[in-house]
Parts: sequence; structure tokens; C-alpha cells
Amino acid sequence: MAVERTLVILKPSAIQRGLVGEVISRFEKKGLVLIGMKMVWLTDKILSEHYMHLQKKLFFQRLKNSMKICPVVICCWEGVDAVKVVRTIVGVTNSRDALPGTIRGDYSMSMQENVVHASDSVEVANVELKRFFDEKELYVYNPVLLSTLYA
Ligand code: YYY
Ligand code: MG
Repeated sequence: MAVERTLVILKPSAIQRGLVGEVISRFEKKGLVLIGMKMVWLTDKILSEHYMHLQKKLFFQRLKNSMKICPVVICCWEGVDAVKVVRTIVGVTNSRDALPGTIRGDYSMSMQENVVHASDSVEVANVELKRFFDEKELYVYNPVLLSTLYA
């Protein structure tokens, strides 16, 4: 069993709509372990890196603008297969296609304003965590329920 870390950003659509607690609660209740969290106002520079894979898209600037209308909340979640588990909880990119029970499926009707970002592979998660967190902001501790959660 591989313990992984993954990056989640609660986008402006989560902050503006008061969904921060609800979204974090879903990851917590699933059994993922929160090892880092902070509120940040993102800049065009970091967003250009973060969305580099979309730089040729017509919506690139619009997407970046939407990510800096207000601060966001950035989290690091840890757990066995955390990258895949978090993506499953989040749902597919277009919220109108996302299944009920997923965050995007339950809370959004939009492609762009789809509430959360989540890393899409272990490799990407490692790059994204380095981009948004200093190593000292990620905590190593012993969650007492862990042996029960993964029994
Ligand atoms: O990883 P994920 O967020 O599900 O999708 P990406 O393909 O990485 O795109 C990042 C981000 O860009 C997406 O969450 C919404 C936005 N976006 C968009 O506004 N319009 C598209 N046609 C595709 C993506
Ligand atoms: Mg992506």
C-alpha cells in the first residue's frame, strides 16, 4: 500500500459560496489525513505555472483571472492511494457531467467554477506540493485512527 500526498485547492467558487467546511469535511470523513493547510491569494505568476498545460487554450487568461478574484484555501491530504481517492471524491472536470455524490457533482453546474482543484497523478502532486508549500508547512504526526481506517 502506497501512502501518497496530494494537493487540493479550494477555489474562489468554494470560498465565495461558503463551501470550505463542507469540502474539507468530505475528505476528512473519508479518512484522508490533513497534513497542511493555508489561505493564499494566488498571483498570475504561480497560476501560469500551475495551469501551464492549458496555456494554449483560449480560456487560459479567463481561468487564471477566476482563480485570483479572492484568496483560496490550499490543503495537502495524505493517505493510501490519496491522489486517486481525492480525484474520485472531486469528480470529473465538467461539473455538469460529474456524478452525484462527488463534490463537483453535488455543488457545481460549471466547468470553470468547479469548486476544487486536485492533483491528477502522483508525479503532478509532487510538483504541485512543492509549488504551493514549503516542506516545513507539511506536518508529520500520528493520526490515532490510522490503524482502524486502513485495517
Ligand atoms: O484537473 P481538472 O481541474 O479536472 O481539469 P484540467 O483539465 O486540469 O483543467 C484545469 C481547470 O481548467 C478546470 O478545473 C477548469 C478549467 N477548464 C475550463 O475552464 N474549460 C475547459 N474546457 C477545461 C478546463
Ligand atoms: Mg488538472
